[in-house]
Formats: sequence, C-alpha cells, structure tokens
Amino acid sequence: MVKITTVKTKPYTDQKPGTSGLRKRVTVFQQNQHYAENFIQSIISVIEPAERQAATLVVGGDGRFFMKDAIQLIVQISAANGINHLVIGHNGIMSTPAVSCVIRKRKAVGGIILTASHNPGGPNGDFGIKYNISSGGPAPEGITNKIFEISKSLQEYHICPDLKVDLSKIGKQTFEVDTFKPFTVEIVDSVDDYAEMLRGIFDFAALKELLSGANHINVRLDAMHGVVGPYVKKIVCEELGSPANSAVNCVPQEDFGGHHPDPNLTYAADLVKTMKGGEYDFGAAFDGDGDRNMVLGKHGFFVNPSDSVAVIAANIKSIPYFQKTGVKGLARSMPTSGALDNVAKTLQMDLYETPTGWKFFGNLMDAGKLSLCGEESFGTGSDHIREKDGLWAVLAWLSILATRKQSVEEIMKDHWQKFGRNFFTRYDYEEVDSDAANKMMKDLEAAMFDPSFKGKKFSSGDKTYEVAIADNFAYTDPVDGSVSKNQGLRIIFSDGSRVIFRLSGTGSAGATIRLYIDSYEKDAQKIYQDPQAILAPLVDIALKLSQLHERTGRTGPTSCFFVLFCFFFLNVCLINSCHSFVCHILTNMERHCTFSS
Ligand code: G16
Repeated sequence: MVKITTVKTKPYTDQKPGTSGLRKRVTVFQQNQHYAENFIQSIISVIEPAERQAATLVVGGDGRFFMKDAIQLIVQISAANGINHLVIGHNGIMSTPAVSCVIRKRKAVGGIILTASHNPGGPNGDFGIKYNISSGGPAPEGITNKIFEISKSLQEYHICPDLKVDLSKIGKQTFEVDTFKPFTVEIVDSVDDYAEMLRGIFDFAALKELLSGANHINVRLDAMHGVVGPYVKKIVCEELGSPANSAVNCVPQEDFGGHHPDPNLTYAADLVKTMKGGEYDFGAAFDGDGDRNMVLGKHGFFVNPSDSVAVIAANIKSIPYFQKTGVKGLARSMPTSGALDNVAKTLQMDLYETPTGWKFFGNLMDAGKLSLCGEESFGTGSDHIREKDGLWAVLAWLSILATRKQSVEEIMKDHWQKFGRNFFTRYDYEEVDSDAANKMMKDLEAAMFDPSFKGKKFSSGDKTYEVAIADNFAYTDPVDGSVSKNQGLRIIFSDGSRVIFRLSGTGSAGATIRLYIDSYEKDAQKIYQDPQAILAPLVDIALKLSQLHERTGRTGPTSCFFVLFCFFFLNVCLINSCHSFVCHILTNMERHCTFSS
C-alpha cells in the first residue's frame, strides 16, 4: 500500500501560465521549495474530485533537463489526488502533437506536457509545464486562470513520496494507494498511436513513392536533438523508405546538444548550409517538442511560415484527409501575415483571425468551423488534433510535391503569382525590463486611442501611410462568446499594411516585445522586390512612433526576420546575378541585428 502525505507549502504569485503553459528557468523550478509540486497540484485541482477516480491523464515531454524529475512528481501527486490512470511516453518522451493525439484516442480527461518548446534546455536553460484538456488542446484561458488562482492560495499539496515508476519499461504498473482504486501507470511506445493517425490522414503509398521510388526526391530532416527524432526515424525513414542519413540529430538530448531547438534560419543554420549545397530537394527542421516546423526547398529556398499555411490551403486537396472531411474554414493568429486571407478570399472559404496561441483554434475546430490554421511563429496544423504539428506539416508539403511534381520554389512562386505576396517581418526585443516594456505599450496605446490618430499620415523616405484602424486587438470567440482583450496593438494603414506591437507570452525572464510588419503586394512584377526595401519605411515609422529603442535602451532587436528574407533574396538574386548587392545587404543587416535569441 502506497502512503499519501500532505505537505504544507506556501503559495506562489508568479505561476500564471503564458501563451502556452508555465515557462521558467530550470533553476526556478529546482531552487524554489515546492515550486513544481505547487503548480502540478494546481493543475490536478482543476479536475473535479468526483471525476478523478475514472480519469486518465496523458503525460509526455520533449526530453529536456528536469523532465524525468517532473514526471515522477506528476506520478506521485496524481496518485495522491485520486487520478486513476496515467499514460506516459516511453522514457517520458512524447511530442506535443502526439500527446494531443493520445489524449483524444484514449478519451483522457487531459494531459500534462513537459516542455519549454523552442527555448534552450539544460541545467541553465528553460523548463515548462503545460496542461491540455480532453479535446487534446491547450487549456483555454478560463482553465489557465483557474490554475493560476489556485496556485496563488495553495497551502498544501498531496503526494505519494515513495511511489516510483520505471519509465523505461513499456507496459502497465499498478499500485495500491490508500483509500483509492488501484492506480495504474502505463508506459507506451512514444510513436505508435501518432503514426497510426498519420496513416489515416496521408496517402502513405504516394509518399513512399516520392521518398523512395524510382524518381524519388532527396530530403533532409533536422530534429535538432528534440523529441521529433524517434518520429522521423520510424515514420519517414523506416516506413516511408527515406534513407537513414536523411534524418539528422534524431536522438533527444537534455540540452538539445547545447543548441536552441528553434527551427528558423538562425538556429537551424546547419540545415540551411547543407540545403544550399543543392544535394537535397526538400528540407525541414522541428523544435524541441515537435509542434513547430520550418520548410526549405532546394538551395535553401525559405518558406515563410505565414506563406506555408497559405500554400497548404491552396493545395488542400492533395491531402486525402481533407478530401474526406471537406474544408470547414481557415484561421491564422492576428500577427500572422494576411497570405492565408488571400487564399480564403479567392477560394471562398471562411477565415478566422484569432489572438496568438494555438488554444484559440480549438473551440473553432470542436464546433466544426475550422480545418486548417497557422501562425507566423512556425506553427501549422489542422483539426486532426488540437496542437500544431511539425511532422504533419512536413507530410502535407511532401503530399503537395507528390501531387504537383514541382519543386518547393516553383510552388511558392506560382502561389505568389496567383494570390499576390505578403512581405512580412518580425523584430524581437528579448529580456527587456518589464516595467519599461509595459510603460511603452501603455503610452503607445494612449497615443493610438487619441481621436486624432485615425486618419493621421506618417512618412518615411518617399512613402506615406494613412492610419485606417488603430486598436488593441480583442477577440470574441464565435463559439462560446468569451472575450480575450489586450491581444496586441494594431495599426492598419489605408493600403492594408499592418504594424503590430505585442508582448510575448512565452519568455522566461523579463519581457519580450514583438514588432510585426505585414505588407501586401499584388502586382506580379513586384513580388520579387527586396523585402527589406519594401518594409523599411514601415519599420522606421513603427520605431519612431513607439520610441521603442529609446524606451528600452536597446539599439536594435535581439533577433529579426530580415535574415530570413536575405536568404530568400540571396536565392532570387543569385538567379538574377546580383550576388554582391545581397552580400552588401547581409553585411549591413548583421550590423543592426544580432541573431542570438
Ligand atoms: C506557443 C503557442 C503559439 C504561439 C507561440 C508564440 O508556441 O503555442 O500558438 O504562436 O507560443 O507565442 P509568443 O509570441 O507569445 O511568444 P510554442 O511552440 O512556444 O509552444
């Protein structure tokens, strides 16, 4: 019989879940007494006691440092609170999309995911704990607010300190716990259920032909030492026949090999370099927990995430799942470029604009209003689960390549010709002083809300923009009517260009200010112009208006997307033989932006 102990604790005031769970430095979880225990108890406390004895919870993580310790705490606290059954990935490993899949398949009450996504790991890196609900999606604000409220007043938690499970042993382990029904911990293969789901979504025979048939293409997939490694190995290499060396960095590591598991051109630089060699036709990288993805074509041709979801939407019939379900609607987060809107308009599909955070898509999917969605932050997914899904996005692109028999670059350029192009950039100012960031946002909002702001003209160089709309984005969920306010300051100009300021909800220290710029070009002659030149006047106006540098003491962003454009522009210009001009731009950009996040 396993004994339950009640431990006295003190409440914490800083456990408010952000955009996607509670993310802090590992040291915060380790050094503050009962910190992790308090948050886990607060999560379990939102499950009604009457429900717990019949409840299954799914648990998995991205393999980062402290994950296994946190899983043992989840086991001990779940048992002591009367949870009946835990389903845990082998050695604790389970990607975020796979957890969502297993929650749905097992009809679990929810799941706990141990990840800080793309943030670095290791003893000095970040850790995170996220709660997902029975739909498989991240808990909505109503529930995360409840968790936060409980955490602020928690005086004690319940735990079975002597209970230990062997995470390496696949199968069921059952324990007798005091007054409760027997408590079962089931360790499952990390990949099986997820792989079975993908077989029902895509045409695996066509993908196998593409990857290993007579006229196969060569792919390069970089798991960045995150959780996706075992999934890529088993599904893409073993099942779809891609050679073993087409997948790299596939063993999950506690510190992601000392790198940022962040799939962008800065942190997946090795992949970019390899792709530039021209040996591979398609490349992709994934983040720590496997929900984000970056897609590259031959010679490192970069697909902007806002474009990626738009291309999948425009070619959605290449994916058998949508042939069966039909397309119910499309959605993007507010700061994501309007590329998807252009597809929705042309193909007469409903489009929803939600706040940043995958959780906002869930209600629309559950109500049968949404099939496909994406975010500028390298997230793409559909209603097959309730999380964004990196490997799904890659198989979606490969399905399009298999159907169209064109290269990534040809497909992208054809898309711009047909729908026009949204030029997009994002500037990130990380670990800024929180008070300074909040004050800047407050003062900017006050200026924007002045009645004279609408209609005001702003100029930079020879460009002038007139303010059409200025607001702090608020979202009313069309399904349950819940309102989410203060989701980002939005200035929309009369030509449709947008400047957006937002405070990130995923940082682990200080505040991160994000500045997003989106500008649309319909003229087919102009879609290959230098993005920097197109966006520079809007950046200039945004920085002057907000006084962002003066207010934060920064001289430039911690990272920005211009480097992404430069890679793409380099491609285009190489074709047009103006390589030296691009090198000049790259050199100049490096003076203004540091790309270490
Ligand atoms: C999370 C959310 C995404 C969101 C992203 C960025 O992603 O799931 O929906 O776009 O954070 O959020 P922010 O701009 O607030 O930092 P992930 O991959 O970090 O879990």
